[in-house]
Amino acid sequence: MSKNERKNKGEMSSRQVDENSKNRQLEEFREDPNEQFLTTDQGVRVNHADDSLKAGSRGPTVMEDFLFRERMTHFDHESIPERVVHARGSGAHGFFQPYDDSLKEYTKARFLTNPNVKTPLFVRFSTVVGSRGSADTVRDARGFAVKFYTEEGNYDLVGNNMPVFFIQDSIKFPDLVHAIKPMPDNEMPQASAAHDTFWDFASLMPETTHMLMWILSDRAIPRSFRMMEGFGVHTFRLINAAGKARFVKFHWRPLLGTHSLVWDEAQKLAGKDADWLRRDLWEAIEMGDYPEFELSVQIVEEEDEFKFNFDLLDATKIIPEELVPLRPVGKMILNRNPDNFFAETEQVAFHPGNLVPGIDVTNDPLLQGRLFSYVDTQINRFNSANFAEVPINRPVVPVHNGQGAGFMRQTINKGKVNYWPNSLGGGHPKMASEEEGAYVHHQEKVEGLKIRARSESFKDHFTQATLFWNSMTEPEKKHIVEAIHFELGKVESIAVRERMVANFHKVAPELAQMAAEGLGVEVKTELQTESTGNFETNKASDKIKKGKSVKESPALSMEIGKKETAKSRKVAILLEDGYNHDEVMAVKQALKNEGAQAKIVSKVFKTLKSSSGEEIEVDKSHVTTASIMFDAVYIPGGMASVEAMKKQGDVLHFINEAFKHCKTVGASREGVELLMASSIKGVALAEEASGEIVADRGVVTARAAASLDAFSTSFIAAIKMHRHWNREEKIMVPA
Ligand code: HDE
Repeated sequence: MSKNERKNKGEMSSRQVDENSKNRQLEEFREDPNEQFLTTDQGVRVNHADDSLKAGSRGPTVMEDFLFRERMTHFDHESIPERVVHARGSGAHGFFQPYDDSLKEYTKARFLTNPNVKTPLFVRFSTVVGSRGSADTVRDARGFAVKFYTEEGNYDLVGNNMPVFFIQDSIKFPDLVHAIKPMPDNEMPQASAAHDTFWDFASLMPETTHMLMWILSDRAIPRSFRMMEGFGVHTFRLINAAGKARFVKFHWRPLLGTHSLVWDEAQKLAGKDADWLRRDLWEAIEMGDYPEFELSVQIVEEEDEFKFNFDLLDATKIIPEELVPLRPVGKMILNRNPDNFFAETEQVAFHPGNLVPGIDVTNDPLLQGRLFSYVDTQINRFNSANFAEVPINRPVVPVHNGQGAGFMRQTINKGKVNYWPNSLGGGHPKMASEEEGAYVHHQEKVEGLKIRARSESFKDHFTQATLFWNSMTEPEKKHIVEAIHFELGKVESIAVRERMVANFHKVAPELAQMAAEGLGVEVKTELQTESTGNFETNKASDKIKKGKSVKESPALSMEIGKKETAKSRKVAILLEDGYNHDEVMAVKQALKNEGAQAKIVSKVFKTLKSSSGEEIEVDKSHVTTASIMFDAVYIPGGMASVEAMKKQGDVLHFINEAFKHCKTVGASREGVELLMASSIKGVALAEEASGEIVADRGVVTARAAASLDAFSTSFIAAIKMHRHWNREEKIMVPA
């Protein structure tokens, strides 16, 4: 074996990574502030940092004050441009591990096929439209970007929580973002599509219609980053060791199930806890409730490319799961919060072109444009081409790229050779062969006219929007209509409202009708896509492509696919002095056994005394919390506690609001009296002296004669349903 062969072999084996390799790599950059002296940037110890150096204690500050200058100059430069989209995000470290090696048949990517390797990764979840300081719970798509630090280099899967996108060609991205961002004259509204410019653009661009259905659905207001799906959106390619390519779509599915907020709740949370999703992710990881997501793929053979009634290269289309099933690959676990928001979550730089051998792109015109935009935007954010050297962005394998200059270069390259080919450096760094792990682009025959045009196969803008609508349950449809009433109700231009309603008519006449009813406009079908300044490209074609399709896709409904678990759900126990201790402890323990969390909520922070003398600490006072921060509420007995709460508007509002948001409400013994004093309506409650547990549309009640265990079981079963949409009377509840 020659010296160089040995060197290369050594390097290949040093490419082995494990779950902790990124953590170890970051270790050398982490600074522990404990027991250290304050120093200047140059490491000189400081003895006084509260006063600037002055000519006399009441005199002017002197130029010589290097400590003042250093601290102020650094502060003045302590921000970088926020991301032009996805500015607000939350990050977490974790790892990915495949279940087995069965994907080897389809890809040579080792991190997807070696079940013995836990590949470290960093995830950043985000909203799209709002600025860095905007609220988490706004109606928007959510970014779902994963950087895998693989043994073959970094791979980024930069996806969203919705499987389609607004536009088909990335050249429209600046227009889309200009339209959806706050208006250019007054910078309003923040983090919201509900304004004239967005809906003007959307109504003139019928290709947005499918994505609009997702944006108007509950998917746009996730309950938690831990409870939303992720999608690669585009069709990518998997390439196996023999060089055979197949089309692939990537899916992430949360093990806790996919769940959402309700719109009223989302709006209130934006004020009461603008960090709702960020806090939820952070706290779950701190408590060891590690978020888990399953990675799945949909694989399509190249020869089947044209067999569907849509074009695989069109990012406004899904491949229905009923046509191509999901194939589970492995699991991602997020198990560590970042140490420093700026250094990690803000500085992480994703790029859909960060690919490893075995994964390649397709000619999707939306993806092609992204391949340019991400690096370009990082250079704007970092003001440097060396952003890949920032610790969070560094691969865990050696980098030898011959690029040794530019702002903020970190690596100190040795020697005289930074070019290739060379003989002075012994021919190093040299090219690798495919067998040695080189990335080799998939060969694809491409022929055609150089032409600025949209393929005819992209012009069916409504069939899949209709598929989405048809696949929703009744409550989900109702939420979409309510979202339209809100979004378009904020639009002042009647012409824009009418044009949008006309587009909805193409999705489903009943949708247009229901939308129009709340907006004070008529359904004018002749307006369909006939808009001012609309070029041929944007028009929908009436010719629907022939091919495989489905009329309904149950997989699109969150309600149908909901996962019945109480794990990590938050339950408020409303108490005052004189509560019944046995009831609280029994229900609390039962919730704990299911992985749910119970918090004691009372008027003020104090130690409460039970009717039999036991004590319990209050976790949250009514001023610091609200029903919107819980998934369910429980009112135990104890006459004095219940009587005191009957007189508190905050408590009654808490119960009314939880009921209105279709959450599980439980009450035992005298607690039932409190429900009777609230405004909840139309549900059956347990009768006094009855031993029955009554569970009616998520309101679970039991009187003194009933068993507490049976009550807990029934209460938890209701919590597992997440929401009880069938409460018609909620409309009468003031909350
Ligand atoms: Fe992005 N997108 N995008 N995007 N995108 C950015 O890159 C862009 C698109 C997505 O947490 C930017 O670093 C274009 C689809 C995520 O740091 C920018 C187009 C999908 C994130 C950019 C799209 C995404 C971004 C802004 C149309 C789902 C946040 C800051 C062709 C598959 C990543 C940055 C993070 C961020 C461009 C459309 C996902 C400007 C041109 C489709 C999750 O480069």
